[in-house]
Amino acid sequence: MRRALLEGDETRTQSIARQLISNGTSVTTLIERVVVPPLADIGARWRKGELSIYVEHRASAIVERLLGEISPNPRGRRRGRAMVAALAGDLHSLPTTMATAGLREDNWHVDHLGADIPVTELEAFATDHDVDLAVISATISQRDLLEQAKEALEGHRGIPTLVGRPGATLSELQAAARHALVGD
Ligand code: B12
Repeated sequence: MRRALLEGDETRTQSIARQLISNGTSVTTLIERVVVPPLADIGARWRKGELSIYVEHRASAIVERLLGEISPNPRGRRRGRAMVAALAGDLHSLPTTMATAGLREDNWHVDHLGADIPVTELEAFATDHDVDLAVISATISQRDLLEQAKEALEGHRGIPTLVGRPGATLSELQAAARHALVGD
């Protein structure tokens, strides 16, 4: 997968993913073990100036499309309704797509609001819809804004709000989401 993403070989990335899924690999595992490490590596090498920006942009676009195609839709009753977003100023939408896939696979109804969302929009969405859980994917450092979002959603509206961080796993997210719903 690393080589395919570096070379921009979309057909290969898709066939690797499809083969793993047809062999029983979950979408969560595929993201955590197969997709995230090459992306992190591409980011690190881009930072060191070893890779052109286009390599990273091309790999991200391929992953975005791949995750769209393998979006899980399991059978069974949904645990609840979660909204997923990254806050205004954070343009990293891929972690929100990954969180969405992980929660959908764990039987959540997910409203995927994407990246660069102002806190006021999250509040408006939560007011207009019966949201049980707010999930914020955080990739860049936005401590004050994250606290503001948590206060607005959890503090004022009583909606449990989970905040991610780079390196946090989807399994962690799934466990925290279940825990937040049970409320213990
Ligand atoms: C792709 C990418 C971009 C793309 C994003 C495209 C897109 N559609 O998302 C673009 C080009 C927009 C971009 C822009 C920038 N980027 Co960038 N980017 C990346 C890259 C390569 C991958 C990001 C990604 O997809 N991460 C997902 C995976 C790989 O990582 P992860 O966060 O561990 O993912 C897991 C968690 O997020 C978890 N999760 C998600 N939500 C939640 C919620 C909860 C509650 C939990 C528990 C878990 C959870 O799920 C994921 C899967 O397990 C990273 C490299 C990296 N290490 O991440 C750099 C990186 C994040 N970017 C970086 C930088 C510096 C930038 C720019 C400032 C560059 C610039 N000079 O313009 C801008 C910032 C723009 C902005 N204002 O946001 C740095 C950040 C450094 C820092 N600590 O601040 C990184 C780390 C690269 C590096 N090594 O330097 N970037």
